[in-house]
Amino acid sequence: MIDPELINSYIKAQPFYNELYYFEEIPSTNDFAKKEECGSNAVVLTSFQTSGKGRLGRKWLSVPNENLTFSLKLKLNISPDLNRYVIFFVSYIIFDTLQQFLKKDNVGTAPLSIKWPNDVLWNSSKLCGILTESILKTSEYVIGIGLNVNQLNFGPEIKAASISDITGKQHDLNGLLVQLLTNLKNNIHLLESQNHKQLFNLWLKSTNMTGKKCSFSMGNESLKYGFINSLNEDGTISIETNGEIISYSSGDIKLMDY
Ligand code: BT5
Repeated sequence: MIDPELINSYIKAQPFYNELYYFEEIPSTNDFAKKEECGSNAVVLTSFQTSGKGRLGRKWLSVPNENLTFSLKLKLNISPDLNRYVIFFVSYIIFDTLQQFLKKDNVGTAPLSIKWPNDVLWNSSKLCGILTESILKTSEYVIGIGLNVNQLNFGPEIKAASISDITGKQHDLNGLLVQLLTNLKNNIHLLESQNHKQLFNLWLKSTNMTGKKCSFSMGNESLKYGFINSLNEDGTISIETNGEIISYSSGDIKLMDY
């Protein structure tokens, strides 16, 4: 169970996050964070999202009280044309926090990896999805994070896993949330410094996609098959099909030889 008082006392005790907005139930934490009534550098947290969003109108499904569903509304010192580094940063920090979390739990070798463009996987199942949106008017970013923690059954339609699936135990949502918020705050220099190459390299090292066979659909194109040639610092993915390498900036990839 989320303990909003505990999270609030964490927020109040440090200067990076200004405010906690907690809702027992809300349609979407990202949608709330985008509203004017939500202040800057806020954490928007809920125990149950009734209309959680993925990319391109897709749904994020999460049962009440079992998982982390929250958004950060941040004013970041990064120019809007570099926003691909925001997703590199957030996915890398989540990946790294989960590695540390699992190491403490003696599950040090759990095969976690980052999947382009916005997922953290355990084996080939999705553990975490990230939805980044920008508010142009105020130059703020809304970073929505859905992390499966204790849920064990996701139904047959989605290939999902939770931390409980990895460890065989139930976990305290509050401790993990505080760890994530702390690692994001303590490492913000990776994003805000001019040394983006370092951030990109950390992100790239945490992926496991290059050379893999995949199926992919980009935009309205039909499903195709190919090999992942490279993940690129400009945020694109290059895929080789029929001897031709094409780079894409968005889309869906399924890895086939996991
Ligand atoms: C994402 O989109 O993965 C971004 C998900 C972001 C969710 C957070 S929760 C807090 C914040 N508020 C929101 O309203 N959203 C954010 P995408 O890459 O489009 O993946 C969506 C797809 O993931 C769905 O179509 C399902 O196939 C699958 N999916 C849905 N729920 C899932 C879950 N709990 N675990 C794993 N996969 C899931």
